[in-house]
Amino acid sequence: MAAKIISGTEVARQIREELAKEVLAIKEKNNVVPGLVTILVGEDPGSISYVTGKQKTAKELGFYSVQDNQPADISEQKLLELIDKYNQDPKIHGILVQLPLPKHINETKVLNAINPDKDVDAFHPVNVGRLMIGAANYLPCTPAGIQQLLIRTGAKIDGAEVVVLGRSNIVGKPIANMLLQKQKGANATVTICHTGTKDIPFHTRRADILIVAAGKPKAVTADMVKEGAVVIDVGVNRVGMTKEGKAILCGDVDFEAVKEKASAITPVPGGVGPMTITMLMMNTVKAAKVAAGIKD
Ligand code: L34
Repeated sequence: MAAKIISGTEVARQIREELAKEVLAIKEKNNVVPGLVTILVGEDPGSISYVTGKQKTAKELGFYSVQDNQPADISEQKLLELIDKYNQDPKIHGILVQLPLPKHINETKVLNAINPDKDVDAFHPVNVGRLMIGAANYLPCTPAGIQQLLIRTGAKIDGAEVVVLGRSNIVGKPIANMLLQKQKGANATVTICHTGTKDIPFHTRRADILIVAAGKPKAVTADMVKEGAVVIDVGVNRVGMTKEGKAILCGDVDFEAVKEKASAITPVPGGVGPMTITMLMMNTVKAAKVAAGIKD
């Protein structure tokens, strides 16, 4: 039987509707407007597209939003000073530095410079550590989006065998940590596979929930997936251009073949991507509320 297609676009729309109400309420009651700055260094086409999506959504939700574009050759020192400026700015509640950064800039140093209270990406070591002990203030956006997709489409997470393909700091490690917590929407048995794993298909075939963030087009084929599994495809690979100059996207999963075997699957585009953007908005609203001392 063909799988149910999990629409990230649709789930993201629902969450944004809830958020829009909340933004309106804190504006009226508390005179607080969530403020988000997205810093883009250089001109990577993917990064431009994602940051544009973030700014567009922030504006739609009525945020105070700032797009800060910097040249690819900006010095590390200049970038650190810029972050400090936004750390001091009371109108800004969330600071996001889009990754990847150019090679001459130390990514860790930059992420460490963001005030953890304004770290709406949850990449600062303080927030990473809090996540690991099950006491997160902010959840990283892509993993939070994946968890929401699983919860809101009714996947059984508690007790499930979850296999994560990929061990990045942005997706693989945090989603694995989140799903193994003894908490609601979690409590799974989690395996992480990576380039050092001996027999990847052995693991993926055991997965009730398979989360793929390998960064390789069609890395997961139908023979690697268990009948009835829930498959979340985090990959966004730009594999070509249409005649009109639009990027052709493809995930890390062979969608056409795997959808015949899975019980549910996310498409690319329209799966995890829109959720990433929406969870950033959720974190920014939270940051604004915390800064203003507003309790839920
Ligand atoms: N600091 N860097 C920082 N935070 C992040 O959360 C990200 N990420 C990843 C890359 N670097 C980052 C993103 O924003 C990946 N990512 C991201 C965000 C949005 C989308 C994809 C990746 C997205 O909207 N994808 C659309 C297609 C967009 C297009 O056409 O280019 C989709 O439907 O999948």
